[in-house]
Amino acid sequence: DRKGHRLTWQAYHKTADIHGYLDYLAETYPDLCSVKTIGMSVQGRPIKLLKISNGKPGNKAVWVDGGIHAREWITPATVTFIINHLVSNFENEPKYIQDTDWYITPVANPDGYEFTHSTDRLWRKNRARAGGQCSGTDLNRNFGYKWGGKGSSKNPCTQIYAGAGPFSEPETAAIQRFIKGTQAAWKAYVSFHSYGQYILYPWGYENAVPPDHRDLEAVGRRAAAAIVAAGGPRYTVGPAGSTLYPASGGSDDWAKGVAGFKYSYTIELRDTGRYGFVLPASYITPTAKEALAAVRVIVEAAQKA
Ligand code: ING
Ligand code: ZN
Repeated sequence: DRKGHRLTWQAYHKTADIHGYLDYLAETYPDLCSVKTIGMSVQGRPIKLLKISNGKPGNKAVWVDGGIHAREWITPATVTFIINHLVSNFENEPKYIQDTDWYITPVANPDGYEFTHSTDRLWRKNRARAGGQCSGTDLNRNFGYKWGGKGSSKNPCTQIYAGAGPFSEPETAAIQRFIKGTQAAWKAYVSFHSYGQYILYPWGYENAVPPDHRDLEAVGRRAAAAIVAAGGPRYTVGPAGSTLYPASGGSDDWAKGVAGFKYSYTIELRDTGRYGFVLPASYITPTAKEALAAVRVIVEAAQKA
């Protein structure tokens, strides 16, 4: 259409429209944006990443993803809202936003996400032929730090099937390969999930915290305060394993435990259960605005890390 892409923030969109929007940005703002396909899903869909960067050599690097879990539709919508805001307002953004290299993957699990549009709205996992009659590996149990421990399962028929081994799935392997293979000053990792309104930090694999947990807690609390200041609701802050439940093989544990990101968070967006995963599209804008407020706080802290 007129704008050269099909995305809005009044409705949920399928992967092709989201990826078309990333391509549009790279074409329209070639000095600021670039797109890369970091891998292919089980069923052969691209996993696309948008890099937003002013190209300065000393920049800190931040990773943001959405859509690791297929049914959590608010997360790709929130991530593309954040992209749109950053790109449209880049010149007016503060230095800590401009001097950041943003690596953003809105749909980390495109097969699962498409399956929730076509067949089963509440599908969570990817679409791997997992074993026996059952499909799907839980991508947030498939990362390679303390893989296969508490809160994950060896049974392919469960929702928390960890896969055949760490990074057995092409979707998680793509993220690992990209992050490990990219020379960048990685400082912050933000993975969006839903629902529950939590700002979670490692560890998820057990009831324990990393040595610098006070920094993670303090920045998490500042992010939650920024959400309230932006007009949003309360988000609960804490270590994933004790605040929610123990879960091994999560992306944020790997980012902190292996990849060396100091500030690693899983943010569980709205709501607290009224609509759950089936959050009406009218909630995209308010939810994404508060998420952006939280990301700003984390990225500002990352600049000083
Ligand atoms: N929740 C996360 C899950 O993967 C989580 C919670 C996050 C656990 C980080 C451990 C580490 O189960 C949702 N809603 O997916
Ligand atoms: Zn999730």
